[in-house]
Amino acid sequence: MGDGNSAYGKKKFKRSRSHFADRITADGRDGWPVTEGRYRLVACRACPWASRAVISRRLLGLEDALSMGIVDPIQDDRSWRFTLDADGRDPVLGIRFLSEAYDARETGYPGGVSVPAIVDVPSGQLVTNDFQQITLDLATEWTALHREGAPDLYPERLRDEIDDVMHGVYEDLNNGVYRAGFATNQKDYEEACTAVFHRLEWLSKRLAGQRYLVGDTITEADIRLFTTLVRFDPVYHGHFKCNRWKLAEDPVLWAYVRDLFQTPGFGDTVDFDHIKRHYYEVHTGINPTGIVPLGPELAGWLSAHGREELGGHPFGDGTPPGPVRPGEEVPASGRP
Ligand SMILES: N[C@@H](CCC(=O)N[C@@H](CS)C(=O)NCC(=O)O)C(=O)O
Repeated sequence: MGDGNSAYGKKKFKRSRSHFADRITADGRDGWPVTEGRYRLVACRACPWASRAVISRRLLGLEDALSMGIVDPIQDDRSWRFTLDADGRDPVLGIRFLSEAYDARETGYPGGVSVPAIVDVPSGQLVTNDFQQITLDLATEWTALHREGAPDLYPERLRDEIDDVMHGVYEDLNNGVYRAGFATNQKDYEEACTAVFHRLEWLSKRLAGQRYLVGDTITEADIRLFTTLVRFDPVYHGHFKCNRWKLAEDPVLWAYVRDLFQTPGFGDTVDFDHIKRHYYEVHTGINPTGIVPLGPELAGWLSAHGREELGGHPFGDGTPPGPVRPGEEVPASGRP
């Protein structure tokens, strides 16, 4: 399991490894060749790991190539469900629970059901739930189906640096907030929370003089940082007790995350309503009343950030993605 209530008990929070790690590649070496229209991405807009894939798909213009289903932000005891769709069924896969795709792949699979997941539409089988690999493959293996003007999100010459930055950000921040939030003793909490804020300080210094994390264009590293930062004040600050300061109190990081939020492909995928309801309602172990806080105010997300002055080209030699595909818009309830 990922971050469901069963993921923490008396022990240290430990994120489970993705069980299904087949890769969809240009040469199809795992039996899953990149093919237009064959696969469906199943995501939850509340989930930071799934949201990476939602953003990459949009930036790369893969909407026609890889369709997308969005699950209800609230799981029940059968995990992720398609209750946002008519009749509670995913219109393409015809299933009510994501677990049905896991079962189709492996009978009696004893592990947890997690998003993001990519499902093979013809067979209804799950192909992968490997959240660390999915976006890298969208960027590097699906190139034949990228839109014209798609950015290179994982440029070869910068891979070592991107990997290095992403590793530290994952340990201390992406996953660090979960370690803080699900800690069951003071020491584990303090260690995790301290690492979160050290990493934020490091990031703030790095981003004071450069618009993006690595190089002068948006890369995979920015996507992975964004999906954590956008959740910071709405959930990690309160719900996960990462509350030494709010992101909005750090001028550099607050401007950085608003810059990305306002870049097509980022903010237009974010549903603050799903985010808040998922964390506060689902994790009853740490929020037993399930009350969802009213704040923070969201209007600030659209205010000027001034980061253009740092130079850089968001899409390199490419162009921004076009409008959100009809039917995939975030409802007004989740937008600033
Ligand atoms: N596949 C990984 C990472 C992805 C992940 O944690 N996704 C979360 C949502 S943010 C999830 O689906 N967790 C399963 C659950 O909470 O039931 C895992 O299972 O830990």
